Amino acid sequence: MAFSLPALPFDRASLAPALSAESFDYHHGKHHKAYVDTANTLLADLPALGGKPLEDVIRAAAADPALGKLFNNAAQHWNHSLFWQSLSVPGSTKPSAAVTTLIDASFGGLDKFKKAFVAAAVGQFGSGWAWLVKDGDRLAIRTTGNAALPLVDGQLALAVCDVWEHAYYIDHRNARAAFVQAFVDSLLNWTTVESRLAGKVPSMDQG
Ligand code: MN3
Repeated sequence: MAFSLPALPFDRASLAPALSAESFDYHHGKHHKAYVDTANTLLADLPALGGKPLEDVIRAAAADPALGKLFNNAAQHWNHSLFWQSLSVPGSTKPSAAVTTLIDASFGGLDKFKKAFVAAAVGQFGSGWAWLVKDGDRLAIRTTGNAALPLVDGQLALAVCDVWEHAYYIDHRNARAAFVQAFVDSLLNWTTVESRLAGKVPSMDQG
């Protein structure tokens, strides 16, 4: 069984102008697809890992320095799959009462969460990811470089924003802050956050 590129869970024109259809043509249709194809090519020569769930492949590759290229491509497949699920049509989702309570306890309110998330995402030097994660009985923000992901540390990721330049250069050029601000203000899919918080965490690769 090979990994597969998931369909976008929204119409690719429905997030404009924050993210245009053209950006998804490249980001989903070319960047993400290349990670899936490369991971599948590498796995074809690794029968011990072939057919294993994506999460198992990522953990095994993270633990073996000889599998760095597989880790990068499998992890980028995971990260992008959650990124699409972390996006929604602007204004179509909002934090539930339970999530709002957690945000208040963890960050001191939604506005402070947004400010801290943008600051963390802008502060990630170079390519990487800005995450909303579950940290004990609270929420936390963390960033990772390149393909690294909280899964390897056993941490539950609730949502993620891609801060590689390819994620925002078509629509925002060099303005990462403007892109991340749009992410927290209007794109962030709070239904995904709530669902993952409730323990609904299926494999990021559906085969
Ligand atoms: Mn990307």
